[in-house]
Amino acid sequence: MSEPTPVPTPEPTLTPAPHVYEIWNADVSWLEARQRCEDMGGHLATIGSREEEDKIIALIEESSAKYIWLGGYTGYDSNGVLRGAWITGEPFDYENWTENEPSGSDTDGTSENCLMMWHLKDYDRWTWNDQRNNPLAVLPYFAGNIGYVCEYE
Ligand SMILES: [Ca+2]
Repeated sequence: MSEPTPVPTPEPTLTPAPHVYEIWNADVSWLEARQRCEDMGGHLATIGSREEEDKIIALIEESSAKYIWLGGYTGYDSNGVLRGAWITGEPFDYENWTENEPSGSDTDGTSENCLMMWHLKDYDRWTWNDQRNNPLAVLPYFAGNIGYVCEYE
């Protein structure tokens, strides 16, 4: 009797883990939304591609939220150019700003650095705006309409 020839185990096919997103409706500031996602073991969602954005938009549209916090912010670089960034530090390659955004500040001079996704009447799609941290404090129509998307890697 000869020993049976061992059959090599096939190499497993590695597929990237899907990103899991979760939407919450809550009238919170961007900082509070960021903290809530971290408390749940995730982070405010970041968007690296049109495909990821489409997934997040599908989720948003199942909710009643109209103003959605994402894990992005804006700031001025050393050349004084306003740029976006993700809280995870991943490259800010894909962008979908509303026309004339990011603005960096509101018309009253309040700085706007928090990435919010919205669906303006004049646009037929969801786009991005840099918003003040707590718009509800000055804009009552935000009440009941704020949401945030957490992402779990
Ligand atoms: Ca803005």
